[in-house]
Amino acid sequence: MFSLTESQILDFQKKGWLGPLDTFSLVEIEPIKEYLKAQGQLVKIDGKLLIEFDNPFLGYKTTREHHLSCKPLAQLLKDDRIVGRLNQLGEPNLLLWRTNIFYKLPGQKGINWHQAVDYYGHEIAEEIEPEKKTLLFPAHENVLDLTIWLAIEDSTLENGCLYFANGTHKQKFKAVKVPANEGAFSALTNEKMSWQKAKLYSKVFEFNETEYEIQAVPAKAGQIIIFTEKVIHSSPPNRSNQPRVGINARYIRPSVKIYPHRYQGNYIDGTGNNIERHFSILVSGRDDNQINICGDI
Ligand SMILES: O=C(O)CCC(=O)C(=O)O
Repeated sequence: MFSLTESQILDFQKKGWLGPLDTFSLVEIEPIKEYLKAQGQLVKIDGKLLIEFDNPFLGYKTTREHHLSCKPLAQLLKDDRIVGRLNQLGEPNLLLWRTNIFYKLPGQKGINWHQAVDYYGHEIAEEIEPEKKTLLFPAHENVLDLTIWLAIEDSTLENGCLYFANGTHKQKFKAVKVPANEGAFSALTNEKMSWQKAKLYSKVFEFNETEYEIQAVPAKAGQIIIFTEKVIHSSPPNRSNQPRVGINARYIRPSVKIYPHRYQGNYIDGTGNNIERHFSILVSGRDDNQINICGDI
């Protein structure tokens, strides 16, 4: 039941995403809901209501890497119901390196069209020195960073589920630099949140949605959506009176160097997060490269 069928794999290759896929029960999701409730605090910044999360492992507020603080979350993200399917999509050796909470409050605006790969300092319109990149992909390998988006609450058309532009994973879209408060994510996070103080600018993408087939992908709590690093996606405002909650997790090959700048003693990443304590988790196969700091919780 948890393996992908041939036609699902073909669909993924054609569209750049797949889902929603039944994966976890509500009972398995419950500890994560409790964790989010315990760590989340509403804040008002420039008149805008936002939610911040304490990350006890990292020791500061961020939406990122809560799998390093929340064992039940790490356990789900290492589970074969996710990892086995990612393996079927072509990669036996995988490191879980990043998670991010996407908690869209009632009334909160949406996230604009974007391509995830552009946020790692790779093939990026803005100039970035190799040692400041988030990920350094080996030149001889195709870029791969598979994402799963796990619905923690039901994600619906009304509360702002994910939308995908089918087939856009086959090309790179140009990113254009804009002031931080106009970036693709500016409605959900805020450049003035504690971990983003240094952020002066952000980006939007030169992408015309009328040129592609657009598909909305509602997901029930416990279901996942899998997508590639390049497929263009977005999510509209939350027009309901309940939060729309999802957590994404990203998986790469062990041959990709994660936060190369940490090896020069620079622990602040491109979004202002201190990554000194960050480590990745080998979730399947082998790590023959041993170039990243890995561990387990
Ligand atoms: O949750 C959302 O609305 C956006 C998620 C997203 O952009 C991502 O997972 O890359």
